[in-house]
Amino acid sequence: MSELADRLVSAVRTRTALDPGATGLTPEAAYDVQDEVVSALGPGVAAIKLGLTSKAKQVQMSVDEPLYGWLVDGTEIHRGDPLVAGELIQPRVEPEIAFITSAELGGPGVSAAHVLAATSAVMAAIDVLDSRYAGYSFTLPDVIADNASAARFVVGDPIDPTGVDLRTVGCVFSKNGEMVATAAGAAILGHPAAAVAWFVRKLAERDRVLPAGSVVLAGALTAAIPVETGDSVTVEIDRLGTLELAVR
Ligand code: 0L1
Ligand code: MG
Repeated sequence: MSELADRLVSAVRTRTALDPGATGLTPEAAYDVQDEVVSALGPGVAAIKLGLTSKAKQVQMSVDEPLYGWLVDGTEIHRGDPLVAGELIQPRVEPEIAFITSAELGGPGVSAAHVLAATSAVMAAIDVLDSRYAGYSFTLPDVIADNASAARFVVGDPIDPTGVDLRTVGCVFSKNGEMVATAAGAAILGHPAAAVAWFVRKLAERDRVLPAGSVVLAGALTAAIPVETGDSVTVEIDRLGTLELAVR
């Protein structure tokens, strides 16, 4: 395993942040490190997460292109269960829309229309981030290597997407009963399915495909917010329902 992968895996296991400092990797080399991190932490994968797919997130993290990561087995929080803050270093949460695919998707020509045709359900979701770099201070390759800050996730009931315009669904994101942000689905690369299509095209660059039955979190609708023990967050997405997550 490369030294950086080893340090990132150990940061996850010991819940200790690494000092920030640009790794100097190219994005391609950073995905190689990510593969090593995921093999060590998984290797099974429960879901895929896309990140930095909204302008809000790109501005928040000072980067200008999306990325992807893998939510390994054991990272799913089942509905009604809490997020245990002490298991993580510096958790943040954000509202997302997740897809369940019904057919394999692959190749450099995949579009949002192809993704929608291969989608059996969509769900409200909460992505729980945990950067292994102190203070979420990183470059794009650094955070790619850190598996897109993947930590935990929770999804709502699967909804048939037929007749749901994911561009215009509204989201209300609240913390401790106070609304903190609102957004429409179009905040995610113009259409959440466009983000999934971006991911499939990115996978094709590494000669990979997205298998049928995959769960993909399409990226945040709003900026992420920090949480700590005692907090509770609520994500309400038009047509997709409401998800709550308590932090203990
Ligand atoms: O889910 C995400 O948008 C992850 C992107 C990585 C940056 C971050 O940790 O916020
Ligand atoms: Mg996210």
